[in-house]
Amino acid sequence: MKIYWIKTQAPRRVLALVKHLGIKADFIHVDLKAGGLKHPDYAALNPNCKAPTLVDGDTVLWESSAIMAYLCIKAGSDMWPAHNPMEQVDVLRWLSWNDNHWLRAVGPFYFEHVIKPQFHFGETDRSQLAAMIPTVKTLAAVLDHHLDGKAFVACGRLTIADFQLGSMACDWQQSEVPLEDFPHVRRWLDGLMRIPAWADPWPVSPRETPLAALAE
Ligand SMILES: N[C@@H](CCC(=O)N[C@@H](CS)C(=O)NCC(=O)O)C(=O)O
Repeated sequence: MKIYWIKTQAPRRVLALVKHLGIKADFIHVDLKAGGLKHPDYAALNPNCKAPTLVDGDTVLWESSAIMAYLCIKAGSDMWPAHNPMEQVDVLRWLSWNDNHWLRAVGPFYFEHVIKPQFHFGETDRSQLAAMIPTVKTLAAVLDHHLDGKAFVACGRLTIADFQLGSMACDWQQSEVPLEDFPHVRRWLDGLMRIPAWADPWPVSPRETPLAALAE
């Protein structure tokens, strides 16, 4: 099994899950700055030219939530409740809420404060972020209310929904995401950070892959 990754939050979910479940995989670091995601060999695997991508035999999969579900099925983990339709509904609700609402609100903060400095994409620009604070707070209030008295987002246990929602928000202080007033969200994020694979999901010594070797 191969996982193509860059050091950003969508791959983080997949890398953390692989480590958490003890799945054996080859981790192939794609050089974003060198255009690796747009190389024809990579685009043939993932026409979105985004990371992560999983290749497992004949299975080629993109979208981190789908990859996580696949990995759970493969490892027999109920972090994706493959055998419980009502639990699937619960997880799906939060995966959708993340992709349609939470990610879109929190993502720009993460991009300005983490991605730009990390990849040298220019100066952090706070000017657009101020207008997004009310939306972030409205959504954070929904999540905070839901997490009151709960350790996890869905199914009463750790699921891929926690990894999906937690990824953009885990750097909330560095990203200046206004979560100070949401104690249950902060407690939940702190709890995720006590999971070793979540706290440190990144493969050791990433092997830079020559562009021509991406599809090997
Ligand atoms: N919905 C996709 C998002 C994939 C995505 O946008 N990945 C980002 C990193 S978090 C990426 O590859 N960015 C590089 C680029 O857009 O050039 C998933 O969850 O896998």
